[in-house]
Amino acid sequence: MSYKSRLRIAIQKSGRLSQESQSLLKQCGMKINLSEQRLIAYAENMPIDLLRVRDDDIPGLVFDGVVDLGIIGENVLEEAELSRIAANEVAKYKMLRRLDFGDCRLSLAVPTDSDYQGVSSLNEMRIATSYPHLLKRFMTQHGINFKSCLLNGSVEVATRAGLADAICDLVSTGTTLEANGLREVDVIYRSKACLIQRVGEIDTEKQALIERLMVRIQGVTQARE
Ligand code: PRT
Ligand code: ZN
Repeated sequence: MSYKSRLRIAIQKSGRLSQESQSLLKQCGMKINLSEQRLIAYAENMPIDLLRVRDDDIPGLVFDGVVDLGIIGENVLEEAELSRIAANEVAKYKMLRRLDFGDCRLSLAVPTDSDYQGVSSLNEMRIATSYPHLLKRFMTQHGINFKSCLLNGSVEVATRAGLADAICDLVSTGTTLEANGLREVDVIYRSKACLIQRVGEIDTEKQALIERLMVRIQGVTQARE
């Protein structure tokens, strides 16, 4: 197989999805040296290259056909897709499967002592989030107007800092919300990690490799259940 026909998979370099993305691929039989801080890691026993990047870059790499596959949180994937659509840009991909890690929810939260009578309580309020498009879609579906406060970090301190009336952030155990005097009031999106493929032409050998990988992932996932 020539260099060009090596399968390229984008995974998060370091963060909440990286360990499990790597171990999934290793359990699929991929021999890979990930000890070095390199952008690209080459599988020793399969024609596969791993591209290790920020999770936020993965949807775009797949949409643009720069990589063949990506492992990404559905929250980041769907936010990126909505953002491209809003900009009239292309955001095409194939969902291959949801994976069994990376579970979290995108939730609305308000200060613990504030009065909340359902999502209409947030009408005309300012909401801090890193997920403006997912939040907008949810609020539009519920006919609620809100003011946005876009923060790419420290969202949980936004109400205490007087930047917003409520927040919309990822929650897993709820400890972070609690520690910041916040109460989770509505789940707007439930997410898991997923495996996606670029659309468009792909050579037969590569497609066959993807299919073999899918069978192995299925086996690994079943064994873990
Ligand atoms: O550096 P890079 O850009 O690649 O990483 P990142 O910092 O943007 O993302 P990272 O590694 O934090 O998360 C990657 C993905 O993991 C997310 O996009 C989700 O799909 C998934 N995930 C699962 C989570 C969580 N669980 C989670 N708990 N992402 C973030 N959190 C945050 C949460 O927002 C809170 O601030 O973790 C904190 C602790 O959560 P609690 O509720 O357990 O206290
Ligand atoms: Zn990120």
